[in-house]
Amino acid sequence: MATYFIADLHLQPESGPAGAASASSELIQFHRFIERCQTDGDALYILGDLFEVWIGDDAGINNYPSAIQTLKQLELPLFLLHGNRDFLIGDQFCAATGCELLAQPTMIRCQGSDLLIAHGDQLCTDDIEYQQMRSLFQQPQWQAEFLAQPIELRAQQAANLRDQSRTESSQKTAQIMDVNDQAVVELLEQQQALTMIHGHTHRPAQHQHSTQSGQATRWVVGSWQQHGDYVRWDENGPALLQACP
Ligand SMILES: [Mn+2]
Repeated sequence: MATYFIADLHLQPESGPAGAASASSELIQFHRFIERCQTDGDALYILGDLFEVWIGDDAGINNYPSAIQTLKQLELPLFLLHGNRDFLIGDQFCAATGCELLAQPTMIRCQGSDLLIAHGDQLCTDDIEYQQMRSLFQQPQWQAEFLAQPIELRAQQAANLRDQSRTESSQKTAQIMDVNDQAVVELLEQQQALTMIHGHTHRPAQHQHSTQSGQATRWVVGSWQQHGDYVRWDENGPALLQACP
């Protein structure tokens, strides 16, 4: 049996002007991957940014019917962490898909080992502007006020934020937008973890870090969009793989 980890699928809304054409091939690929998990998986963990945009369960469930149906069909324990695009995923989504929302970060047991999982954006501490926005969006009051607005208004605000983020990202160096090594070590030590998997940076790799508790390994899941990157962990340990190499 194997445990599967994916992140950063950034699925586009399935109807409407924003990327409906590209949505179908993404969804076929996603559907095939879920079928594959079903054959030998014992659990699937989605480490954030499953969706490109999620402005609340009331809107999102209608925007992504096929993706939700696919997840609902999976007869495995399904866990989800919020990403920075879909941090408003809530109870209605969980009820519709049968998934369990986990806190960020979370220690789990995987194939007999302790494993720390996170989306990973909290580790990008060199990007100060980003972290300021992140802490605003994490505030319950900001979220409650945002969700109280009509769907059209929320959609417009989310589009504006994505435009702003795209402009800002294009002016930042790759290093600023990657994780900060010190932040990684601090988190590993705080959680007493020697193995970690996260996403967000879209840079699939295996990294080593020296911590107070010993040598730690950090796996980064790549983004789904190019090759369907995922991590599969069986009795031989974790491996970075591609659904469509
Ligand atoms: Mn992200």
